[in-house]
Amino acid sequence: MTVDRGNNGFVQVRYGLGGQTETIKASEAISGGHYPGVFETEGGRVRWRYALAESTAVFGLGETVRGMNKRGYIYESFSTDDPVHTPGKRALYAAHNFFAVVGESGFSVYIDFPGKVIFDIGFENRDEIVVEVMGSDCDFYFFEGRLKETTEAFRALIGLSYTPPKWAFGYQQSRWSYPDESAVEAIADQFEAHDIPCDAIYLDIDYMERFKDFTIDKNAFPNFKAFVEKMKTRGIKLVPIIDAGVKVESGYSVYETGIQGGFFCTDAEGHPFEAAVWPGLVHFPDFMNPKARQWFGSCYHELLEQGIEGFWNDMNEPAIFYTPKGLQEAIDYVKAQEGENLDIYSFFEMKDKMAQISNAQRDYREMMHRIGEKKVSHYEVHNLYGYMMSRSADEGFRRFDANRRYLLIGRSSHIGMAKHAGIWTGDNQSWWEHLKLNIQMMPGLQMAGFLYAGADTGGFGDHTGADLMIRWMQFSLFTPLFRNHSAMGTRRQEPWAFDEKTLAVMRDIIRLRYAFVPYLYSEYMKANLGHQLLHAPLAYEYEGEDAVHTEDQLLFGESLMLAPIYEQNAIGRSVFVPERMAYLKLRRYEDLEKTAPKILSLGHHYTKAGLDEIPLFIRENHLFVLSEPASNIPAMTQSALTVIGFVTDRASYELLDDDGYSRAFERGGLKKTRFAVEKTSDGKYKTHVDTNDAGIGSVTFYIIDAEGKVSIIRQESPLYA
Ligand code: MIG
Repeated sequence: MTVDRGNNGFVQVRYGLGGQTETIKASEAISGGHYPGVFETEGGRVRWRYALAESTAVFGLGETVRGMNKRGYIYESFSTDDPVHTPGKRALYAAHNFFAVVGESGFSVYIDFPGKVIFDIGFENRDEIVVEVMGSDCDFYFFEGRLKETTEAFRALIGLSYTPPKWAFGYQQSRWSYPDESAVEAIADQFEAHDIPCDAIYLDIDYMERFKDFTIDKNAFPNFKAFVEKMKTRGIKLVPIIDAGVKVESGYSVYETGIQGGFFCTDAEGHPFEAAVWPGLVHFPDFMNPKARQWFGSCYHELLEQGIEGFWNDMNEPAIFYTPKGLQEAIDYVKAQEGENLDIYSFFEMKDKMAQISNAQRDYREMMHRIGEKKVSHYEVHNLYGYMMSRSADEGFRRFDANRRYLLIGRSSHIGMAKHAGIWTGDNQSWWEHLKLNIQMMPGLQMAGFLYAGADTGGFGDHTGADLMIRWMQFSLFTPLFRNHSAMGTRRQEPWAFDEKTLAVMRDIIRLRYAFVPYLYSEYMKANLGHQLLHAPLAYEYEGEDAVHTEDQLLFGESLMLAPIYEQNAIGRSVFVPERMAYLKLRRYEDLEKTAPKILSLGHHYTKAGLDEIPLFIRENHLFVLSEPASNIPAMTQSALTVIGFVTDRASYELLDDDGYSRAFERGGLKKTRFAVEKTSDGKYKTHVDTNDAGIGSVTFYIIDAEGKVSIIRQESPLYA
């Protein structure tokens, strides 16, 4: 074991050869670093223990079940395709090995390890964290300080996060499936007919020819390129799904080139590893092999050439329905039971034998990667698979066009992938509990670097109710990825699938989303470039027991707080207000000026918000910016902006923007507009706008004072810098 101190303050504890993710380049090490807790090694595993004080909270662990404060349960990093995210599930699709301890001494921990890690956060022993790494080739990083500082230091270490093109901040419509041209066009027609903005329609597995990656079903889409173009002229981008498994079929070019190149994972004998997913038998690309990554990444080019600008990478835990060997064994077992008088134990054993053929750890152990000259069992590096698939796609995009941003979301993820792609949180259900889970998960995902994230709005599995749909949309309106997606066989979730009243409310919410894009995009850029959280627990900014233990409210960028309603039939909720704030109930963009704000003092409140009202809290002496909605992101202009603020003294806000598609923002290519409001001695307000953005037009200030009184000030043109 070696202990190093990195040059930006973190302490790194290394076992073995160091991690394998390549995401972290340990900075210049100096000796003598201190770290909290104690290490133990046993049977090739590394264990770290830390004693928790009663009041200490633990945030992070990204995509996991349960609350924002992870204390009281046990979680696992072992990516799994499990669509039933009930509170007992220890692992979901991702492995986000980062958490922050918020107590008398604050620090964060990152564990760089590609295999299974178990996080007991006060489960076996209420007052202890025990992290167990199922191997010894791992690195622990410790960052000392408050929640905000340590998450920032960690994010600075892993580097900038993925940024999608601006259109990906628009509303996106998905369903498993819109299988052909006429289905897709019908959806676009409805958006137009109902005057609802939309930027993207997703293509689920049925667009392919028999589930073969990078193919198009010619019957469903006779001229795909022309169709993609046609939809784009209507303001809609198509986003096809790509699955991890490549169908075994001679003559199919992806299969053939994969075989020729030796790009697939193998079994112990060196034959391509066989498993079954959608298309029946598949091989899995060996994404650990750089040449295989390059090959698969280039396969996306064919679709890029046809005008596609975004993808979602699915089934990359990787999900395995069965392997021929596993299936055969289960069949043999079942056959052997024929004619037996099965009692409860033998009956359940037989059922389990069948159930256990999917995602079997034994199969993961038998599947092999080539890493350099070595053969490594997939089990050892399991949590990197989805990451490396999305990395392969991203690197492929960069070879296609080095300066253009494409939309990419993946299902399975790992820290380090955050620089290549965003994520959706997989197959949730249309349950109120999953709306709450979505709210509580956001900060943890962002700590792990996944700023571009969101859940299947409305819920993927099970049937959604209109009220759940509305409340969920009211939250997703504030998440970077705002996608309505649902499973085959469930109630349809497009806005017009509901009653007229619900449709109208959904339209208003989606239009408000577009109004929020300037603030959302600007805060996204700041969160990315400054390594901040876009959605943060209250403990990020405020001290004290009440703030630290608030489980269901989020700070949203620098100016706003969210307290979403996530309970059926609720007409309001309890809110902890951590400093004086202005409370607004948003209904429609058009009614903004009619919204009567209420000033809430520090403390606990009950605030009401009917089903068509969105609770929003503005921090004192803060501003945010809205623009007029349009039918899609490219159609939006900044010619009439609205600045809303709660100002008792003075406030300013810097709005960032860019061209929306290039990588120039990474090198400072940003447009900046500064809005300032100052209260003068006569109780009036002085406003100021200066900008280097020629697109900025008139600005209407809507300023709330300490009594909740609103002043409206129009400024026709800004100062151009
Ligand atoms: O096991 O492609 O998470 O979004 O609609 C189902 C069909 C496979 C899982 C994805 C989901 C997608 C579905 N896929």
